[in-house]
Amino acid sequence: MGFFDLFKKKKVEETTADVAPVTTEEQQAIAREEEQQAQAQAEVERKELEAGLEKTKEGFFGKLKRAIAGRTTVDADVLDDLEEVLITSDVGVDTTVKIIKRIEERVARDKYLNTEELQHILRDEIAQLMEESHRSTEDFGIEVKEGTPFVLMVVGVNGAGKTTTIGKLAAQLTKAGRKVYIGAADTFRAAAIDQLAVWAERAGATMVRQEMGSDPASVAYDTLRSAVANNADVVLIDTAGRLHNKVGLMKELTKIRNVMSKVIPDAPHDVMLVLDGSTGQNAFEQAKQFTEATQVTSLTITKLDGTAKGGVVIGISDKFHIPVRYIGIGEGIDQLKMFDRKEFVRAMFGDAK
Ligand SMILES: Nc1nc2c(ncn2[C@@H]2O[C@H](COP(=O)(O)OP(=O)(O)OP(=O)(O)O)[C@@H](O)[C@H]2O)c(=O)[nH]1
Ligand SMILES: [Mg+2]
Repeated sequence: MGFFDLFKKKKVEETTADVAPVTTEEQQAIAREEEQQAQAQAEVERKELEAGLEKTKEGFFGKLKRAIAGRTTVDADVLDDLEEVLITSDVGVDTTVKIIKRIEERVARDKYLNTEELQHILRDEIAQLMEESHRSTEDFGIEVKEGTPFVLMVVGVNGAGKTTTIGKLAAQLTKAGRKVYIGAADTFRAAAIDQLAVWAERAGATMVRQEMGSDPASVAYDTLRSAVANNADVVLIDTAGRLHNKVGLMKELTKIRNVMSKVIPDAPHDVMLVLDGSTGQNAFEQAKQFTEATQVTSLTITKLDGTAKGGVVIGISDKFHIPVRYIGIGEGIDQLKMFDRKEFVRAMFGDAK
């Protein structure tokens, strides 16, 4: 069930509380309508995801089709070509080797494995490599806690899409009926604060800010204090993307974390690294740097529209054992999607059954 349905359900409950009780038939009609709407919404989501991943699909699936064209059984040549397809789709060497090894094992067991079956196996293996990321689709996948705000700190290099992702996320959460506070802890550029303010307004969220150049940890502290005082449900903390050097980055992020835990002892509840998927192998390098500098608990991979390098999602998720929470498939406010590994693989393989 998507968040739209939940929101709708809450509304139905509210409006029916103090009016005449509805009949069983009416209830059934409501349930049917809700189910139809949920299905229609799921179909829209699927189409949007497919459109956003079109280039990756064309690249990956196109290469795969060419590699297996005219061949019936999976032999050493097919596996060699498959290896090349995975590497050139930015899956990364380590993950590619892992996938090929698993398929070799299947071939050893079933010598006449055909190329159609290969696609099924490949889908399964790829989906299994990635971590499951959402326990529920409620609140756009954020595990809102009753009584204390859920604190999500967003990190990543310049231009990765942190501010945009926070804006999109805030919009989904307010739509789901949640009270959202945003901390402008990227105090490096005045434009960064203004950009975040525009997103906060569009999303209907409250932004806490200080002057440009002020201490990011102090902004984070103020934001949490204010969020607690006003019973906010979710706090999103934007940070600066300068990857000056690892020690500097580590110090800054540690300071922000420590200060936040003074207000809410177990905050931040999630540290989300935002990576620009269109940078391909560079995104692997950034993931390495950030995971060494701080404890990263989730990932968002942006700009998957307009790039054929979507394979990075598979390799990064596998290599760093960190779940992908969201993917960005456009600049629009609703172009952030909850990551679902099965849907992702499905979009990558197109309609192949
Ligand atoms: N096509 C596309 N563009 C995106 C996506 N996410 C972000 N962008 C664009 O990427 C650019 C940089 O995004 P920001 O959100 O400003 O990046 P940032 O990480 O906050 O950057 P700094 O504040 O400089 O550290 C903007 O032009 C965004 O519109 C996406 O999923 N798809
Ligand atoms: Mg920014």
